[in-house]
Amino acid sequence: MEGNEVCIRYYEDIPTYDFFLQNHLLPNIPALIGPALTKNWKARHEWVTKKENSNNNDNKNQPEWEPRLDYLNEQFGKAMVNVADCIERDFTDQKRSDMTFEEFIKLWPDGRYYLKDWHFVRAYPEYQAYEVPHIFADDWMNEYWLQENKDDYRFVYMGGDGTFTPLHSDVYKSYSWSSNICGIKRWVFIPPGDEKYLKDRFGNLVYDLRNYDHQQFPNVEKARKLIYYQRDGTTIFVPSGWHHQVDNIGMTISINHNWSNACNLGLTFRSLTSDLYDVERSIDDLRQSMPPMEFVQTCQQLLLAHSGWDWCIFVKMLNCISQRLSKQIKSPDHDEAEQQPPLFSLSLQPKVEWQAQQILIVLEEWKHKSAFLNEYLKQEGLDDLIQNIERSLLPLLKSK
Ligand SMILES: O=C(O)CCC(=O)C(=O)O
Ligand SMILES: [Fe+2]
Repeated sequence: MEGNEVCIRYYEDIPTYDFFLQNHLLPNIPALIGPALTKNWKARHEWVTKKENSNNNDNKNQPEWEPRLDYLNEQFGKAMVNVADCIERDFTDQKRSDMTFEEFIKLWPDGRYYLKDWHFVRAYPEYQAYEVPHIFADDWMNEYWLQENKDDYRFVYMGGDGTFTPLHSDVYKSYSWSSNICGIKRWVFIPPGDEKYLKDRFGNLVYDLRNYDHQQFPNVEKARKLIYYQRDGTTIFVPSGWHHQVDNIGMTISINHNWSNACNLGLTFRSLTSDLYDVERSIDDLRQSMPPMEFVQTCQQLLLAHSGWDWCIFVKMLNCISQRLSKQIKSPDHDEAEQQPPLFSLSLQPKVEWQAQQILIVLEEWKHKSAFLNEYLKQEGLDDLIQNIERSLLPLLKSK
């Protein structure tokens, strides 16, 4: 515990879904869950070994487990991975390079290199290193992207002692969950709203909270900070839009997903509209020189490049979820879990009617925001999608 820390709630016993929904997903509050949640994972049994002396090691500042380098190398050595150099900054990120996992393993103990964003399940679909915990399984982003067979937000991270992830908030203001297989992570969380204290007068964000120019960032001390040490085996829930920095202690392996659902839909939607606004402002001088629809199209292309999604992707995701919700309510037991892969066991989610309402609220807000939306979607051949969503969801509201 340090400085102006506010406590993060810790659950030794696994919370029920309903409890987690009411106390963490809806109010958007961080949580830490004890090792019981991950105790049956293959990754926790096969990937790590207990450190010598860890039983009589009273030093709680050191990890209890360490990676089994030979096993990992034998299983995954040939995979290509993306590695960040933690002492070379590249604008708001660290300098990245691609290498084989075998090459990374040799660098790992140095404490300078950090393997990030490894789409592990995509690379090894049969291996089943872990199961998505039930409290995080209602996940629209991965459901949509996997159905489209395009991408996913399911990652493995491996870093040496002293490696870190600079201050940031997650893509699309998604939630994230992160389970430590070994090592300790020191998390600094900034509650939403306080990130304004972490910016300079040009809007640039502090890169490393442990080491920054106090003249350039004079207000950092004013920000509330929640600091937590996440130990081997435990899982942290990172709420939507909370900035955070992560510093690794010891050799760490973690598994994390970015995800979203009806509970943070409003936040993800507002993040998309604010990114779009930034893009529009950045090319405002071109607005007069092109027809309005060409301007809209250019902004969408830039939005896709800058934020990883655009209006079309957002509408397609909502349509995919709406179709599933509609089918779900038509089936007598409200549960299609048996027809879905285990990742998307659908029994644990908010009431379908409430989810439908959240989507419709966002669509309504959106229609009022942009007169060009329908025209743009028509141009992209997607004009019937919004009607389709409304057709599927409105009867759900009436069914209650
Ligand atoms: O573990 C890390 O280094 C970063 C993880 C992170 O930023 C997240 O889970 O959102
Ligand atoms: Fe993050």
